[in-house]
Amino acid sequence: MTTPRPTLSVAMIGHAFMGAAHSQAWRTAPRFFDLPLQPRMHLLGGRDEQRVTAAAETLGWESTTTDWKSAVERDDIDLVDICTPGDSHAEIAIAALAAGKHVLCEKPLANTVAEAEQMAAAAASAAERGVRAMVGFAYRRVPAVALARELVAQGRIGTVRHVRAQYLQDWIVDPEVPLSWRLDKERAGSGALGDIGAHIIDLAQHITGENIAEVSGVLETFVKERPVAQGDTSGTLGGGGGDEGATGEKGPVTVDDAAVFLARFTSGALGTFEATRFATGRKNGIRLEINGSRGSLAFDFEDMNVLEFFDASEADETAGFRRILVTEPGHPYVAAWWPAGHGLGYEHCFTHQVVDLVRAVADGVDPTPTFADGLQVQRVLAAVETSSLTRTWQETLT
Ligand code: SOE
Repeated sequence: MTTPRPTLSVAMIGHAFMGAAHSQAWRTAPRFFDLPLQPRMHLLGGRDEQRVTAAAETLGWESTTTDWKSAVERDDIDLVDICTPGDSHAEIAIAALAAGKHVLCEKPLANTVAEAEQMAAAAASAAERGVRAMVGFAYRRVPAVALARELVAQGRIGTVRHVRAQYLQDWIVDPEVPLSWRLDKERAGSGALGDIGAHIIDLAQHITGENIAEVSGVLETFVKERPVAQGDTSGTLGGGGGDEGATGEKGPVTVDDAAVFLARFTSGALGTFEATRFATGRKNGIRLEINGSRGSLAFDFEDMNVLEFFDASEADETAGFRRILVTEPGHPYVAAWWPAGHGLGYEHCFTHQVVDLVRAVADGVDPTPTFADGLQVQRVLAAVETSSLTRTWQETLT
C-alpha cells in the first residue's frame, strides 16, 4: 500500500479551448508521471451556470462556481488555473496570489505591460510566502523544443547569429468567420501578435537563453469588419463550438490579423518574426530555425516529434540537416510515455506543464516560465505595437 500523497486542490477558471487542454493535463499528469502531490480537479469556474455545469461533467471537475472571487478565497483551494481571455488574467491572478493560492495563468500573461508588471510584482511578493506562479507557454514543453534548448546551452551550435520564427494559422482567412473574443482588443489585448506571436517570442528567448532587446515591426488587419455572432462564441479556436449564429449585423475587428517584426537580441543576434492568422493552408505552423556559428536547429510544430540539427563540424561529404526523432526515453519527458517512434501530440505539452508546476510547488521553488518571463514577453509585444504605430525601432528591456 503506497503512502497517499498530499492533495493539491485545483480551481480552474474558464472552460473553453484552453480549459479543455488544461483539464486533460490535470487528469492525465498523475497517471503517467510520479508526482509528489495528487492534483484534485475540485472546482470549475465559468460565467454561465448551465454551461459550466455541463463543462464540469465533460472535463471531469467535481464542482462548479460562477463566482471566481469567492473561489480564490476558499480554504479548500490550493491552486488557481486561469484559462480565461486576457482581460481577466490580472484581477484573478492578483486576487489568488494575495489569498495564498499558487497560480497557473494562460498566455499572454496580460493585455498590457502595466497589468503584467502588477502581476509580476504580486508573484514576487507571493513567492516570499512560498506561493508559486507560472505563465502557460506550454510549447516550451514539447520534447523537441526542450532538446533544442539543451543543445544550444551545451554550445552544440556555437554562438547564435539568427533566429527565424513563424507562427502560421489560417482560421480567419474566411471573412465570414464571425467576431469572437480573440478579435476584440478589449478582451484579448491584441490579435495574432499577442495570441500566437507571444509563443514564438517566448520560444525564441527560451531556446537561445537570450532576451530580445529591440524590435521594429508592422501590424495589419486585412479584414476590418466581420459578422456579429449571437450567443456564446467562446468555443474552440475562432469561436466555433459555441452556439454562435450570424445576426446579420457586422462589427469592427479591433486587433491585428498579422504581425511581422525584426528583432535584435541582447547578444547581437538578429531575429525575424511572423505571426499571422492569414497563412492560408497553415493550421498551427510554429517554425523556428536558429543559426549558430557551429550549427543550426530547425523545428516545425506540424512535425512536432522531430528536431532538425545541422552540425557544422561534420565533414562536407556527410554534412546535412539530420532529422532527430525526439522519441527516445532519454529525451525530455518521453520516458513517461510510449516506446521510441510512437510520438506525442499537442496535449502532451500541457501535461508536461502540469508535471513541472506540481513538482516546483512541492519542491518550494518558482516554476518557469515565471510571471517575470511573461512580463518580458509583454514588453516585446508592446514594443512591436509602438514600433508599428511610430515606424521606429523600440527597446524592450526596462
Ligand atoms: C489560437 O490562436 C490558439 O488557440 C492560441 O490561443 C493558443 O495559445 C495556441 O496554443 C493554439 O492557437
